[in-house]
Amino acid sequence: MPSELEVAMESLIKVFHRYSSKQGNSATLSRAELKHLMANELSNFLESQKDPAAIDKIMKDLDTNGDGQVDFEEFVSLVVGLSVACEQCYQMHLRQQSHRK
Ligand SMILES: [Ca+2]
Repeated sequence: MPSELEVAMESLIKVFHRYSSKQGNSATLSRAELKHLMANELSNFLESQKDPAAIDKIMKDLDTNGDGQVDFEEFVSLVVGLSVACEQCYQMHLRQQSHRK
């Protein structure tokens, strides 16, 4: 049986490929594929996904090798960045809870 973390890693790969395989190069996300992924999979964490300018900025930030596509390695940096931000909120939440006791 895979562990909780291993399942999470597998999900990351599966979700990436579900969107990357829609059009063009199946190993990378185009701008449209990235937009779909963010709208469907990150709607709770990323409010900015409805703003076209924000999508362009995120795309540009993620595309570190500048080929106009987001590969898995580039995509993972988005997930890591969001996870770090969420973990900071989680810590704040824990601190607030302990103050109330
Ligand atoms: Ca790229």
